Amino acid sequence: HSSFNWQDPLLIDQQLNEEERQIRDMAHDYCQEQLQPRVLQAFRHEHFEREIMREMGSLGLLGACVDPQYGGSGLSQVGYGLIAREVERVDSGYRSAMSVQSSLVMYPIETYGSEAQKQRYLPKLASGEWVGCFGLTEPNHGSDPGSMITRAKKVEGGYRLSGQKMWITNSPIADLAVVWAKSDAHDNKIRGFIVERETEGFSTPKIQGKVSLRASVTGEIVLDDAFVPDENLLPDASGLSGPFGCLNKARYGIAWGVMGAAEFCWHAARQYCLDRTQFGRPLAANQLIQLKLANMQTEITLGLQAALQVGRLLDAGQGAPEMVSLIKRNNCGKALDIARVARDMHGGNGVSDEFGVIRHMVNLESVNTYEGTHDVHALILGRAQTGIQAFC
Ligand code: TGC
Ligand code: FAD
Repeated sequence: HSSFNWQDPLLIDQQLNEEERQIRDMAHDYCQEQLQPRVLQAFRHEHFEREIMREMGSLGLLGACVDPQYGGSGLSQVGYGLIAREVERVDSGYRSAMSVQSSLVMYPIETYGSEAQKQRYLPKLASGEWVGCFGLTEPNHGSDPGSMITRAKKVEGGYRLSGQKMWITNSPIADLAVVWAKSDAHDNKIRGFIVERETEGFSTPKIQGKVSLRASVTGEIVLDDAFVPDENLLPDASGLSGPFGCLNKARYGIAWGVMGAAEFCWHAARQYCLDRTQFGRPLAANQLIQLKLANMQTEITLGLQAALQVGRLLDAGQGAPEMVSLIKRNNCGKALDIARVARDMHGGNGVSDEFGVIRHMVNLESVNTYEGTHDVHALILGRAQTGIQAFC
């Protein structure tokens, strides 16, 4: 019989093609060599290094699925997922910066944008020369974005946007924002607008004091009668399906990403328990410890396998949003549990940022909340199987 690989129990590696393995290995090397050494200071001092976006851009990690004619890498959904896993193995904050740029900014411009918009913005976003952000959530409308109050008022030559967006990844450093607002010229339907940094009445105050995702910068978007020209309306998105189409992509990437964070925590806990001796033998010699390691291994293996299957279905044009809800919810919840247990297994050292596990643990609290909370995805799955809408 074949030998058992404890790190890859169901041989997921064998299920990837050559191109996918190459992308994974390239992303892995960059993340371990360039990002891992910087993350402790970035998290400790709540500092996002702008340069990281240019580095990722130069390696083709931004806009992984975007058409190469616009500067993207033209990869499959599986390729994108593998990148997210490697980036988040280092830190969920770095993966946030990457996935907002790719799934929430480049994807809508490519999918809903005009030819002129694609040519103007996508190459700059792909190279990391420009950073984008995505404004959907408002201070009083998070899980229920359909109730947003941000408005676009039609005026000569464009629109005037007013309102406030909250908890926006990358906003303080963004060169442009994809903002969702209800437009009076379109029956009050939700429409997407590309708002450039120089726009008068557009500001992005930084949110201070996050205990989670400290290596990622988060802010507000304040729109005070900000003028956006007609040509910056996304022509092909109308209604909530516009922003949700982007969320489907980002949530899928997150399902892969959080498994990378969980793998870091699992491997760290295993090594720590092999190295540390209590009661005259390694911690790893205890049944309670081995049970925890077996649980981590099992959940990560199943979570990765599920993410791979959804990626294959998306690539074959057979993906449904509910599949993405299932893996986003499961993988975030399991990763958070794994990080908490790994933190516990490190004892007192587990609360030090030097060991990384508590950083992943507090990061995953955000990831379990954003892009649809754990419970909101349960309600999406509940609705899909009962036909009953339980949100309100
Ligand atoms: P509902 O009645 O369900 O749908 C309204 C319209 O939207 C369409 N739709 C979708 N289209 C594409 N993909 C999906 N997943 C879709 N879900 C719904 C639907 O067909 C309908 O279209 P139409 O044409 O008939 O009008 O809408 P609802 O208001 O009842 O929604 C309920 C709910 C809870 C499912 C939804 O609002 C929800 O998912 N809430 C969570 C909000 C959320 O995820 N926010 C994320 C903000 S962005 C973010 O967090 C980025 S963090 C990134 C990072 O740093 O990595
Ligand atoms: P609420 O919707 O107020 O939810 C609070 C609690 O109530 C949750 O537990 C929720 O599950 C529960 N709840 C809500 N409704 C129901 C219901 N009907 N039934 C049962 N329980 C319910 N948004 C963006 O637009 N762009 C971004 O780039 C972005 N980045 C983010 C970065 C960070 C670090 C964070 C923390 C958030 C970010 N968000 C972003 C916002 C994020 O998407 C929202 O925080 C999330 O959708 C939840 O909304 P809320 O915070 O308003 O919580």
